[in-house]
Order: sequence, then structure tokens, then C-alpha cells
Amino acid sequence: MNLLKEIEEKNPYQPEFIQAVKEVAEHILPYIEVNPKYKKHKIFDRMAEPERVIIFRVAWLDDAGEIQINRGYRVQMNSAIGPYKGGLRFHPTVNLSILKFLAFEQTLKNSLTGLPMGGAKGGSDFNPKGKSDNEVMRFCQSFMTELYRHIGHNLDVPAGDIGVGKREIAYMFGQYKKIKNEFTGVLTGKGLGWGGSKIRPEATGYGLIYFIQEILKSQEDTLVGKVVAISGSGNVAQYAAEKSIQCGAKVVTLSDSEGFIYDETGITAEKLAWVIELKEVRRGRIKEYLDQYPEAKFFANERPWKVKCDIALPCATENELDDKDAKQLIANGCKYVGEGANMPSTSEAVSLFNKAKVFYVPGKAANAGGVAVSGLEMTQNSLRYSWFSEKVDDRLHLIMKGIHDTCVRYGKQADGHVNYEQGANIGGFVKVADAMIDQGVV
Ligand code: NDP
Ligand code: 2IT
Repeated sequence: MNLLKEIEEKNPYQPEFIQAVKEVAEHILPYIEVNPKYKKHKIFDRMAEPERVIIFRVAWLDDAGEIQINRGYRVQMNSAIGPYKGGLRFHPTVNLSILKFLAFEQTLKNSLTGLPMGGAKGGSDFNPKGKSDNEVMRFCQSFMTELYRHIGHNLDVPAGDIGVGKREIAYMFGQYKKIKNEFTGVLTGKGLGWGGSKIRPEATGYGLIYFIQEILKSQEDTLVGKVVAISGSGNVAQYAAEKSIQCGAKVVTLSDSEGFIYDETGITAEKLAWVIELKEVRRGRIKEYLDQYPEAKFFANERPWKVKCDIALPCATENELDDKDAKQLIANGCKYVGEGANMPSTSEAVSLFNKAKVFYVPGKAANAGGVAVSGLEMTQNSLRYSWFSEKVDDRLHLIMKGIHDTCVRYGKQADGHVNYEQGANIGGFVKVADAMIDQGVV
């Protein structure tokens, strides 16, 4: 039977997972036709099947003393090149399909970084929004009371993702340490005073901009004066905006699930610092930007892609940029799309970008800076040492340049245009595939 059809039949009701597998298969299946060893060893078939999936009950008491029940997950996708590694997402939409797509993408992303990390993802349908700190703490403790037996610094090292930031990582770390009675680097994204790495909070957003800079360099261009539209206003969006501004670009949008703000005059470093405080300390909503900066506009329940820009950086969530948005961006002259989020563009949008020769960089390459610095956090924890910011930032820069070069190597077309999606898919696949062949049928 046709392999893709077989995968679809094996995974009913998992549309995001099927979408991610199909997008990768589009480049890998032709590649393995001309490299038959991968076919003989059924590498792609095996990569589409998680090594292990753990699903568990998370019961906790809310502030009113009432029992709440959520579902916890960890998808341990692939450990061919290193311990399982990938974030935890706390969001009401979390389900097995979403976590399998994320773990599948993570396997290729982690391989692209060049660091020894396998792929995983986990999380819960718990919604941290509107919960007190004590409720979040009790949830995190209950979540870790089950998860701890499935993870470890040489086995599986989770980190943050949507809804999981430094507060949640800290509560989970505290509970892990309490149960195991050991202080190890079992999570990344830790506080700077207790094993965290400098630049980890900034890494995904900064890495995204370093990647865009590499493309611009290949076009003998720079970020200076470029108009940038960003979606999201969380961790990735904040630091993508910060680095864009530092490099002389003009950032004009940010968003959340209620809509987007458009600041035609540009979000300056000072305004961005205000946004970071709004989101991280006060846990406010992006529309409050107008209370502080009334010259901006808020578009309720809309996404930023109708705004004229040179560079679009979707940094919120999956499938937040569809074919209609892609057409609008292309018509408005947008030349570069870098995915800070995982799979934010629908398959139809990606086809349109490729057809229009927009420089489109998929998340597994463009947002790999986050997990790359997580890998460096693991290195520092093993050394029992902590590097200066400059050193971590330099390494992040080198890693992003390296991923760009890998994409060019595997993605250059006959007419010289680079298909970054093809480059990232094949470039990420080869190392994992070769390791799987070496390690036999397991
Ligand atoms: P945060 O929780 O810090 O921020 C998420 C942002 O996206 C918020 O502004 C949120 O708005 C918005 N958002 C989330 N879900 C939706 C939705 N369904 N519709 C519209 N907006 C939404 O998460 P991160 O910044 O860490 O993650 C953002 C993306 O980047 C995700 O795709 C994640 O997988 C990816 N990523 C994250 C990395 C990291 O290191 N953190 C590394 C690599 C990729 P609201 O507050 O309204 O929910
Ligand atoms: O999607 C991702 O790469 C992340 N959420 C970061 C994972 C990590 O282990 O740092």
C-alpha cells in the first residue's frame, strides 16, 4: 500500500500530525527513491511511529478546593541521535495529534542544530490563563509527579513551549528535585541562578532573525529599514521583535488570540520593553497596548497578514497563516517568511510562497535556535559551569548559520533559488536516518 495512505489510516483523527508528515514526505520520498538504503531499512515508516507515547491523568485542587482533572502527555518520538528533547505545551487545544506533529518536527529540527538531541514533545490541555500562581504550582507539581518517572537528564529533557515559561519550568523542576532527591539538568529554560543558560529566553527569536539575516546576506541586503510583521506576543515574538529592532528593522505588529495591534510608527525598544512587562509580569492582553500608545490600532479577531511588510514572522501557533493570508502577503510585496512558530503556515500557503519564490523558511529550521540553546544549557549543566552571554550568543549565531548552509546544500534548485523547506527536511532527515540504520531494527 502507498506509504502515506498507510500512515493516514493508522492515525485517524490526527490532522496536524498527517499534515506535518505529508509536508516532510513531499521531499523525503523522492530523496529515498534515489537513496534506496533508506527505503530498504524503512526509515521514514519508522520515523512516523513514535518510540513511545505516555498519557496520564493530572488531578489537582483549585483555589476553591475543587478537584480538577487534566490530561498529561509525553510523546517520545525518536532517540537515534540523543536523549529525547523538546518542549511542554499547556493549552486547552493540546491533544495527541498536535503533540505528535510537534514531536515529529522536533526530531528533524534537533538534528539540524548539529547537537546530540532526539525528538519529543509533551504537555497538557491545562489552561494557565486566569489561574493563580498557586493553582499553576499545584498543577505543575501533579503533572511532574507522574512525568518524573519517564524523564531524566540522560533520557528525556523537556523545556517550555506555549503556556510554559520560566514560572512553570521552575515549579516542575522543584517537584522533580523533591521526588528524585537529585539536582540534575532534567529541564531546560531554568532560572539563571539555578542551572539555566544565558540567552535561552531570547534564543528562539534571536535565532530566527540570525537566519533571516543569512538569507538577506545572500541577496546582498540587510534588515535596515525593512518592515516586519510579527504575530504572537509571547516568548518567541518578543525576542524576534527585539532583535529585529536592534538590527534596524521596523516592527509594526504583534498579536494574541484576540487580535493584532498595528503601530505604523514602529514598535521601538522602549515600547517593546513595555509589552514584555505587560505579558510576562502583568499577564495582560496585547490590546492594552493602545492604553499606553493610543496612536496604534487594534484589529479584533484578525491576524496581521493584511499589513504591508517586507518580512512576515508568524510566531504564535500552527496554521495561523492560510492561503488567503499568503496571497495578501505576496500581493503586498512580502519577500521573506520565517516561521518562529511550529507549522504556522498551512500547506496551501507554503505552496503559494514557493510558487511566488518568496524566501520561505519552515519552523524546523527558522526556530531551531531555542532548542539549540537548550542543548547548550545541557552542555553547561554537564560541565557544572555557566557561560557568559557573549559565548552562548556566538554559538547560537554559528548554529543558525550552519542550519542555513545545510538548507542551501540540500535545497538549491536548478535555477539557483533555494527551497528552504526541501533543504531543512532532507538536511534534518539524513543524520537521524543514518543513525537508525547503524543501530539496527529497534
Ligand atoms: P507563548 O505562550 O510565550 O506565546 C504564545 C503566543 O501565541 C501568545 O501571544 C498567544 O496568545 C499566541 N497564541 C497561542 N495560541 C494561539 C491561537 N490558537 N491563536 C492565536 N494566537 C495564539 O509561546 P511561545 O512564544 O513559546 O511559542 C510560540 C510558538 O513558537 C509556538 O508555535 C511554539 O511551538 C513555537 N516555538 C517555541 C519555542 C520556545 O523556545 N518557546 C521554540 C521554537 C518554537 P494568547 O495569549 O492569546 O494565547
Ligand atoms: O519547539 C521547540 O523547539 C521548543 N519549544 C523548544 C524545545 C526545547 O527543548 O528547548
